[in-house]
Formats: sequence, structure tokens, C-alpha cells
Amino acid sequence: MTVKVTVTGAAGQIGYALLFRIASGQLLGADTPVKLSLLEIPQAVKSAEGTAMELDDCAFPLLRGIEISDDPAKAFDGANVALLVGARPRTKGMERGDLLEANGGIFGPQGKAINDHAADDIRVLVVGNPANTNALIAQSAAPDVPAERFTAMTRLDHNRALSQLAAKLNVPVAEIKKMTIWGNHSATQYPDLFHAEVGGKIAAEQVEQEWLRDTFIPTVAKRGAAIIEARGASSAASAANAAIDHVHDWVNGTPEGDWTSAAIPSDGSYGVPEGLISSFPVVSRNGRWEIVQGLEIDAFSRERIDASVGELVEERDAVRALGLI
Ligand code: NAX
Repeated sequence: MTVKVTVTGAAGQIGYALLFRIASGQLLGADTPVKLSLLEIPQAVKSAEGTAMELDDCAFPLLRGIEISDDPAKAFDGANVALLVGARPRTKGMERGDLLEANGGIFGPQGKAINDHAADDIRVLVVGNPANTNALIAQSAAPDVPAERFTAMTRLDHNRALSQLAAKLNVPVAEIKKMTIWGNHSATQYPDLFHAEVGGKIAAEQVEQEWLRDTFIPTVAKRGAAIIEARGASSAASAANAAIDHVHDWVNGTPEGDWTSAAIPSDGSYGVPEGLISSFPVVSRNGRWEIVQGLEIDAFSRERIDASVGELVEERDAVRALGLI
């Protein structure tokens, strides 16, 4: 069956890095034909058309059609996977309330369009920032869609953590298992080495505590800013790569003996208030994310998880006060 994948912000830089990989089969696998639906704002539709021309010119065998629209109702009609990438960035002098409100104006209507028009098996990944709270806004506008289908991306943070640890220990990333990003996709996120394993042994025991606290955690959390500083533009190909990883694993499952990180609606696990869309250690089984249970959380980790979750609570309360959820 052909899977319809809707990408918002399709003419943006993540969109450009993402669409070709979806069309080539990397999102869902080499046996699954895809139809792409590109949603953009009216001013950017022409640019999306240009990207669509290039997609045509790749002659991807799995690509069974491209639609372009500035109307969410059309773009999400029959969608099986929705990648919500387009968002309102924070501009100079913008207060947090303004930012949340502007994004509410995007993610509320898109959530409603998903509710009314998407396929029954719709899976939503929010990439556009503030991703966790944008996902919450979209979810609350879609009461007929199971809440668990709304997720936000922390896989880029997860991959950054793998790469930083691999470099530190001089091992291939594939030797690292059970990495976790907890909390918000923001500078308060907590990359956890107390459950991560390298060569079967706990990662935190293989690095100096100062490095873990003063280098590793801030480097992972502030990597986005470092990329902007170096590249003069924010992460694009790595963000697209992480979106591919997230949806691929959601649909196809995570490997035995390992887990990954995704921001999913909390069921109250690890003291995270129920309903918050927070990053957890997760496995995917039978097409559903499950939070890994039973991990012991020491005081060091507890403090950092609580800080990031506290920020998510504040964001939720702010969008609630604005009437966006
Ligand atoms: P760009 O500014 O290059 O592209 C955004 C695109 O979204 C533009 O083409 C714009 O026209 C479109 N857009 C805006 N409002 C829209 C709407 N209502 N409907 C459809 N399209 C709309 O940004 P890009 O670098 O692609 O980044 C996109 C988002 O990803 C940003 O919010 C960014 O902050 C976020 N990121 C999230 C990451 C994560 O790990 N969760 C990492 C990378 C990235 O920073």
C-alpha cells in the first residue's frame, strides 16, 4: 500500500534535506511506496514546487506522487505520517508568550486538520520548535486521534549524545546502547549516561564525572547553537536525519537490547505529569512507543529531569492560559 507522508515547512532547509530521503525509501523501508504531500505558506509554495521538480528529476522508483498545498485540510487528507517541520521561529525581541501564541496559530489548525482528514493510522512527529509544546497544542486540537500518535523530536539530541560519547571513548557509535534524552527539546534537556552502556558497561563509569557534568551535558544541550555559530544556519541535514530515524523506528521497531529517545505523551512514568509530551527512554513494539520501565534514577539525574520537566509544565501552563490547549 502507498503511504501518504505530509511534510509541513517543505520549502525550508530541513524540508529540503528530508524530502529526498523519504522519497528514496529511507523513512519507511525499501518496499513501501510513498506519496508526498507538501504543506507550505502561500509565499513559499513556488519554492516547494521547485523542490518537487527536483524530486521528479530523481526518478525515485518508490515515489508515487507529489501534492503541494497551502491548505492544511488538503495536505493532511488521508495522511498516514505527518512531519510537522514548519514553525514560527523566535525573532528578536519576541517574548515567550508571543512565540507560543504564534505557534498555536499554526499547530492548532494543523492538529484540527489532522483530526478531521488524516488516515486512522496517522502518526505525527513535531520537529518545529518549541517542539514538545507544539505537539501538545496539535494533540489537543485532535481529540479523535489517539493521544499517543502525537510525538516530538528529541532524536537529534539523542544522536548528538551518541556521537559525543563515542568521540570521548574513541569507540564506534554502534557500540553505545541505551542512551536517553529526558525532558524538553531545549537547553534544559538531560542526556543520561547512567543507563547508557558501552561495551556492556555503564557509560558514566567510563568517563570523568567533571567531563560528564561540565562538558558532555552542556555540549549536547547547546549543540544547536554551536552549529548555528559554525554554519551560519541551524541544523538541517542532521535534523532531517533524526526525523527519519524517529519515524523509521516507530514504524519498524527498535532493535532488541537497545532503546532510543522520543518525546511522547507521559503516562506518569518517572514522575513526569501525565499528558506532558516529554522525552523518555523508549522502545517501539508493534508500531507503538513504550516507555522503558524500572530504571533507577539517582539524585543527580532526578534534579536534571525535574528541571527540564518543570520547564515543560511552565510551557503547558502558558499555552493553557492563552487558551491554546
Ligand atoms: P526554515 O525557516 O528553513 O523553514 C521553515 C519552513 O516552514 C519555511 O519554508 C516556512 O515557509 C514554513 N512554514 C512556516 N509556517 C508554516 C505553516 N503554517 N505551514 C506550513 N509551512 C510553514 O526552518 P528549518 O531550518 O527548516 O527548521 C524548521 C523548524 O525545525 C524550526 O522550528 C526549528 O527551530 C526546528 N528544529 C527542530 C529541531 C529538533 O531537534 N526538534 C532541530 C532542528 C531545528 O532547529
